[in-house]
This record gives sequence, structure tokens and C-alpha cells, in this order.
Amino acid sequence: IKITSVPTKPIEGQKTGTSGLRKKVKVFMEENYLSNWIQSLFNSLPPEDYKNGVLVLGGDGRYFNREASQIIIKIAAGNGVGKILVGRDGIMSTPAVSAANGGFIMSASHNPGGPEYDWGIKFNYNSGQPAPESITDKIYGNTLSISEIKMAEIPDVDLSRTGVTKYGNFTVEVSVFDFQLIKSLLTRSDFRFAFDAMHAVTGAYAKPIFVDKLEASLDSISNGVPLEDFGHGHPDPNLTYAKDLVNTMYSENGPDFGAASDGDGDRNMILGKKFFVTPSDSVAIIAANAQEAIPYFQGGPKGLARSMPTSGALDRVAEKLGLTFFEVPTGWKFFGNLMDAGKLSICGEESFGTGSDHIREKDGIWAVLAWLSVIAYRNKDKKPGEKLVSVSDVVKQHWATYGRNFFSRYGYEECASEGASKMIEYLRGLASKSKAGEKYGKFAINPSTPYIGNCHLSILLLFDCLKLLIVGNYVLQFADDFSYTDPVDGSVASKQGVRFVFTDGSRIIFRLSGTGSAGATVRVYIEQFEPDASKHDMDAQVALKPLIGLALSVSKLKDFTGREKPTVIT
Ligand code: VG1
Ligand code: CO
Repeated sequence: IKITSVPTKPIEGQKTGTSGLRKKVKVFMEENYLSNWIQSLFNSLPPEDYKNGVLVLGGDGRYFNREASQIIIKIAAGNGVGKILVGRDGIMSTPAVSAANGGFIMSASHNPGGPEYDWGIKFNYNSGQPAPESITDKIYGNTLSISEIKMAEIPDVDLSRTGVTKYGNFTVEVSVFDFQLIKSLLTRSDFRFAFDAMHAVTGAYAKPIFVDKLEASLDSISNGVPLEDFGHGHPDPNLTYAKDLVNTMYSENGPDFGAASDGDGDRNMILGKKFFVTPSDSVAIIAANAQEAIPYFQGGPKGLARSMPTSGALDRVAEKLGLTFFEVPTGWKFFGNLMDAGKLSICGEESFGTGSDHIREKDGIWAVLAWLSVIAYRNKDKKPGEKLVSVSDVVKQHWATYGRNFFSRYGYEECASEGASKMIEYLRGLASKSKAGEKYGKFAINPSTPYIGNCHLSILLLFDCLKLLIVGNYVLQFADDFSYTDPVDGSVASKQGVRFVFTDGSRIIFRLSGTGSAGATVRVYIEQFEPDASKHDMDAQVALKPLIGLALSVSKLKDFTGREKPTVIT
């Protein structure tokens, strides 16, 4: 790269205060004001500290940070820095920069921002601490005698796009994750990680990312060689097809964190020690923790979205965080428009798809890194020997805060097409004729019947009987065939799944799969919300039993498809 020497003259008053150099924005915008200080800083450091080295650049997103980022990047390149790691849009908190080995923080902290207000810059030294006075004094000294600024002639870097850009020997990487933080977790002796690539495409990425970059042990990767027939496996990361990983995670003394990805690498399954994270919860938990644990979201996620059959766990997070929220039909294509319009940051599907607006597809490795970030963040101050916050702890704490959306999907693969279609037709008819207030469920008993009187032992028991008797008593809020109008371009997608939604938030949903290659796959989705934390430890299949029974009887599934049992339960 070409380096230009820009002549300059010393500027008065560039002495750093308690925490970096802070002035009014207008002062920093004066010709060469910032450049002089940055160049003086490089003049103060021993060259071996930065030549071909890595520096981090981040800030609090205040006015002038964009322009300042470009100036700092060019001067860093001009002085021979090898690589700049920058947060997306230049945003990174002070502690995040400190976690790295040296870098610039563009912030005036608690001082107000905006064209009329304050701007500031701070330099943190090689172990992440604010530069000591020996350095800041040198910088000040150099600002009084500076005569040239070394600027690399490179174009402005687009900081809104994550990824790596190279200019000769100089690299700018706009990052999504705090790899240092994740590495601190994966290298602990009291934390074991397991990733199953299912002999599919993530085999090519697992070792470079988890082992080479993040220093997980080599034996944490299994089935890491992509094979034409996926090693006779079915490369779908769920409890049925990723059986090996599930067995490992449920064995005595199994790993603390397990993950798998699918054939093309866009799906993910997350497991803890003897614990399964249902994908609907996974996206909600990532969303709830994103701002503090993942640098990419440090400005806060813009909006959240899920596919219609995905449980309402994410809705509750959106509500609590005050974020815009969208419910779209099944399939990732519906999220893209919302992302391009800047309305959506984090989204997911119940079918093991989770992702964000860093790209326009779901992303299996991203989901694993997001979860590792959350776990690493929760354990960052844990000393060796202290008990770590586990995957199941994180999930249970989430349920305690938001309530638990019990969720299950029953898949009936390769049914005869005719019967499956007839069933959906039948359900459409039922939904269109249905009315709000109708009661569903074979245990439905009017609580005012004299039968209640038989439970006359005590008031407490009576209360229990009442609860027992109304199990399965679902009052319909509405039923329909889901249709979606894209809020960005107005396009309409109809017939996206028949749903019965009950007044307590429970839902049963029926769809035909659009990805199968033979016959028809019927998907039944069952969801029930439980606010009571004392019931959160129930097995989902047990908790959902009455509702699953209801779904099967309402749809006459057995009659239409001839199937006694689903082929896959997730
Ligand atoms: C399934 C999932 C859906 C997912 C789609 C593509 O579709 O339910 O959520 O987006 O697969 O995933 P269907 O129509 O079979 O239910 V993938 O990993 O094959 O791109
Ligand atoms: Co896929």
C-alpha cells in the first residue's frame, strides 16, 4: 500500500486527562487535530509494539466516530500496523476493547454526544489497561513537535459489513464475536466442548474456527470429515438423527456444551450436559443476551422475528426489551426483506435454524458461537474450581424470568400425499367454521358441574380437583390458515399453515413440509405457555400430552394418514 506523508504543525492543548483526550467534537474536527494525536501516539510507542501487530478499534457509536474510525485506520496502516479489528459500525464497549491486547476507544464515556457536544479518544495498552502516564506524557510531548502524519492511501472501509478486507499487508476485520472471550471459555480445564459436524459441510470449518482459532481441543470435533454419504448418516441436527452427540451429552461425565450442524451448515442444535435446548428457546435466549455478550449487538438488536410455528418465547423477549417483532411464514426467505430494511437483527425457526442480519441465511456456526459467547460471558469472572454457569442454568434462568413455552414438533415423514392433503383441507374447513370461545379438549368439564362437589375433602383438595378437571379444557381464541403480508414490499403469502390458538396462549399448528422429496411430510407443532416456575422442569412431552392428544383428535390424523406414531419428534 502507498503511504503519504502529510505535513502538519503542532496543536496546543493535546494533553490527555484522567481517561484519554476529551474535547468538544468541533475541536476534534479541526484540521489534523485527531490525526496529530494518533500520529504522536505511534511516535511514542516502540515500533515492535505495533509493526505488523493487531490493534482493536471501537467506540460507543457517538457522533464523529465514523469519520474518526477512517482516520485512525489509515494512520494505523500508514505506520505499519498489520491488522485492525473493529466492531461493526465501529461499536465496541470499553471493556470489550480492554479484553483485547491494546486498542483505541472512541468515546467520551458519560459525557453527552452530538455535533455540539463531546468526543474523546483513549488508548489501551498491550494487556488492555489504559495507557500509563509514561506513554501519555510521551504522546503529549510528541504533539508539541509533530511535523508529519503517515497516512495509508486506502479507500474508506465499510464498517457496516462484517468480514475481512485486505490492502496489501494490512487487514481490517469487522467482527461479530469477541473471540478472546470465547477462547477464554474453550481453554478452561473445567469446560468441555463437543461439536458434531455430522460428516457434512461444517467439517471444513469446525477445526479452523474451534480448534485453530479458539483453541478448543482437537478431540472436541467429531465426524469432522465431510463425506459424500455423510457417513451413512442423516445430516439433520436433532435428537433423532444426531444420536451419537446426544448419547455423549447424556452420558455420565459428558461434555458441558454440545452442538451439531446440518448438511449445508445452516442449522444448529445446542445441548448442555444432559440438557436439550429447544430451538425456539435458543433464539429467544440469544436475543435476550445478545447486547451484553456479543459485540455485533452492542448497540442493541434492531428487531426480532420468528417463523409462525416457532414458539412464542421470542415474543416475550421482544416485549420486554421493547423491540419490534415479526411473525413470518416458515422459510428463511421471509426474513431478508426485514433485515435489508433495517428492521430485524435476530431471528429463528423451530426447525434448528437461528441467525442474524450479518448474512441473509440461517447460520449454524454463528449460533454455536453466539451460545458460546453467552456461556463465556456468564463465566468470565469464574476462578478455576468455581462452579460454572451451565447451559441448563442459562435456560432455566430464562424460563424463570420470561416463563416457559413448552414446545414440540411431530413429523410424519413420507406419508401418502393424498391423505395428507385431505387432512389439511379438512383442517382448513374446520378453522374457517370455528368461532372464538369454543371449547376444545376431551377432558373439558364445566367447572360448575356438581361433580366438583365430590372433591369435598378440603378447600385445598377441592382446588386441586378443579385444576385436574380443567386439564385439557382449551378455549379457542381463533383458528385460521396463516397468511402474511410483507411489511416492506406488501407481497402476500397465504395458506402457510392451519393454526388453532387458544386463550391461554397454547397453539396447535398443522403444515405440510415443502422440503421433502418423496410423499408428504406432515408437521404438527404443539405449544403451551407455563408461567409457573415450579412446573418448568417437566419434560416437554409430559407437559404437552393433553395438547398433543387434542391435536391428533382434532385433525383425525390417524384416519387421514394411517400413522400411529410420528417418525421424528423434536
Ligand atoms: C423445513 C423447516 C423450515 C426450514 C426449511 C429449510 O421446511 O421446517 O423451518 O426453513 O426446512 O431448511 P419444511 O417446509 O420442510 O417444514 V434447510 O436446512 O433444508 O435450508
Ligand atoms: Co440446511
